Amino acid sequence: MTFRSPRATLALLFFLAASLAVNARFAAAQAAQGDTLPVVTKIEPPNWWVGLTPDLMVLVSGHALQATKVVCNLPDVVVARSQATRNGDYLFVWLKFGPQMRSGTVVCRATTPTGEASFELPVAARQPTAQRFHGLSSDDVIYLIMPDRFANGDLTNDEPAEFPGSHERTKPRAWHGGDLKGIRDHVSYLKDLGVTALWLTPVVKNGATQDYHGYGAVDLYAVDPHMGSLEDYKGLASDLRKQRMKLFFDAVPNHVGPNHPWVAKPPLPDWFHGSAEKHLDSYSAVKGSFYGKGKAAEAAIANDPFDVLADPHAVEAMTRNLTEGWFFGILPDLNTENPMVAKYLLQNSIWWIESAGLDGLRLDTVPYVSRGFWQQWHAGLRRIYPNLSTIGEVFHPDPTVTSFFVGGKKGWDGIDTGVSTLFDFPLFFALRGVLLRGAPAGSIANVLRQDELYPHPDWLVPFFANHDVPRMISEPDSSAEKLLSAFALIVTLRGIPELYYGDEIGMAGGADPDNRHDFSGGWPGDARDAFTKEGRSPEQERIFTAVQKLLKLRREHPALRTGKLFHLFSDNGSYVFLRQTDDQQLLIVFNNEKGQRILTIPQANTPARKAQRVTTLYGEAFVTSDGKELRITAPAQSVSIFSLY
Ligand SMILES: [Ca+2]
Ligand SMILES: [Ca+2]
Repeated sequence: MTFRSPRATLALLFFLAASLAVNARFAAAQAAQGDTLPVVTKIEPPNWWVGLTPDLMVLVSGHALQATKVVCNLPDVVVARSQATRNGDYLFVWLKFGPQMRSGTVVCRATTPTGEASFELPVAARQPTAQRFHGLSSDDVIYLIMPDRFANGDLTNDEPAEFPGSHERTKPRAWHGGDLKGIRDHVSYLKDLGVTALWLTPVVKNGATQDYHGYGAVDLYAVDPHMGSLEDYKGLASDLRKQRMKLFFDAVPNHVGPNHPWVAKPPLPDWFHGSAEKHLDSYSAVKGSFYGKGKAAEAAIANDPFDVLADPHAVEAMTRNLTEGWFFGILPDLNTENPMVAKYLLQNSIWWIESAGLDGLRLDTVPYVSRGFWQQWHAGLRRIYPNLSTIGEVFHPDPTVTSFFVGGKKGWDGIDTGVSTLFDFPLFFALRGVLLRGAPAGSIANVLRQDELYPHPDWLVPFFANHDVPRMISEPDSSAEKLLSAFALIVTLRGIPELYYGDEIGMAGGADPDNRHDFSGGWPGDARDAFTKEGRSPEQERIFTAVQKLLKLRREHPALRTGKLFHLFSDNGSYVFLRQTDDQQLLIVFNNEKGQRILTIPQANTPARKAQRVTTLYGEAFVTSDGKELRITAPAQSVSIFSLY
């Protein structure tokens, strides 16, 4: 998701294509030659590793590259075949690697009817893998950062020379200057808060003055210069590893940005679904009434219309625009069914994972990409990285729809997507509905009862906010107490919670881009530095301390991370549940009412039947037990956590 902004003009596209940097490795003489002589301007991937894959498809860009022969200088690098496309603007070269291959630089020479061109592919030994590629565990807590809006650690990259006019901190859709260095400078803040894994919105190079969000890629093999360099990204990953923290990359195989050079010059006629001139758009062909969903059922935050994709009875006319349409009618939709596109995208993901030693990927807009692609792509990744995790975005409130896209089971189409787990969007919609819009507290239990649809519900990622929805605290009828209830619930319900940057200090903001303000203190000269206790207002400090305490409780209590969840009580106003392991039993009391709630819950025939003592871990509720009944007094709008013995 996350494409809300109007795009720059086609003129900018041509400007960017023309200014594409020529790799310094290529002989200057080549660039100086005339139009008819073969010229190489770029190779993708730019480098590779020994023993990582048995082969590699290299995409060479340039012109007059109609090679009749391609040879490389190392005996253990064999050119299996090559294919020039688009009158020689591109040359695909398939390399096969032998078992004796060593690190070094592969130099390949392409002979064409008009001359010769060469390109280089550095191949390196892999870094030791022991501390890398771990994937998610139930001990993790994910923190989502938009790098442009978190902290500005390097003022020199705020407006790179090739993007004049892109930096203006007062404009909500311009680049604000945040970068990878800024995140590296605040790892200790994140560690101190208690999060263990960072998901950054895309760091790949984007092409428009409003692409601070990162979802408009123009080069899938480069870090955007506003954010720093590839070395900065690798440095961040390394800093995090030293703190036993993890890094997740935001992968977007569905589309590239409108300014990507491929849009004007696709490497293959069917590289995209359609073309800039003629394409489907991704809007639904099916109205809500199709499944009998009336106006009353519509949530305040609209979901994407994925019902039809999970429906075994749907016809292609109902689904094709979703998987092949251009997102928002604007973002060029990659033809992921083409094996060469699929190979390019798989290699690209491997390149990022291997470059930085990543632990996983967040998968953008999962349902908009064909399920067959996900199956193949995951199989390719897992051959190298068996423990790597992927977290899919399926923006829908219905578990029967979201669970269709998770891996570990086959859908009606016989496909297992391989997606490790999903953001728990149904729980997100339930939490917002309960806390903000008067939905029954029992809506939470109603989502949880459908956990059997997932192979691993304990891996789901509960959350109440991300970069695509208004800040919780700024929604109508919200409050700091509601925000804290939301935090307490995502930390105590099953799964691996995700927090959105700034919510831990109660940052305000409405719909995109108002939900993406700069973190106070991230910029030199900011009036307050909310990264420090001294810089936080009393209210910010109250929220921060509560979130920090909740995350500490989660760290200290295995029951909150891996324990089974049992419902004890649920109705319109309250939800009471247990988390327990063999030797630990925790009671969580959520009261959503505007007044105090008194509940008496019989212990017989529940896992709490043996409990006789209660101690408070968090919150202001009061609970006693006589071994027969739990007597609960819960304050208005609150979550409290207890240990039962
Ligand atoms: Ca900067
Ligand atoms: Ca698509």
